[in-house]
Amino acid sequence: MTHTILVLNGPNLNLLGTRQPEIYGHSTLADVEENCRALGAELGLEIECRQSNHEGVLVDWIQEARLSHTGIMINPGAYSHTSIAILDALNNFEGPVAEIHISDIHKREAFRHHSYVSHRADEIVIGKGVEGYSIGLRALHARLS
Ligand code: CA2
Repeated sequence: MTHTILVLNGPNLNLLGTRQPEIYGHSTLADVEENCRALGAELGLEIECRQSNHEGVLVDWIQEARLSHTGIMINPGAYSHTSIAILDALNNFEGPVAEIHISDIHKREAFRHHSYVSHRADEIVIGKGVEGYSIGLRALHARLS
């Protein structure tokens, strides 16, 4: 059985590589997504990457993934710290969920220290830069194998 992983990036992550490189590095979102696809091919996973700046769109995609994907890797961006709606949607997804944060949210402003998504995530990768996406993908692969 081929496992299909939905890789979701939330608000402002489309700006990766264009500003604040001291926090988020120099890779663009296209680089990150390409790396995920390459690693997915190596691991035998089918990868689908999407990004949205809109909470409801992310909720819709998570709901739809119940029928089409076996795992979700998500960097919810700032919605991590505010969105019970995204948490509720993930709670209705049966497969493993990996939460990724490029920066170390625990070493930043206090309002970034709590993540609602962490209440559901099976794997949490924080502060490893964009390498965190590879770590998260490998962790999902291990859980699905
Ligand atoms: O560290 C992470 O991955 C975050 O999820 C990134 C979010 C932030 O709100 C979270 O607290 C932590 C923000 C993403 C914004 O990304 C940008 C990248 C380059 C330029 C501007 C924004």
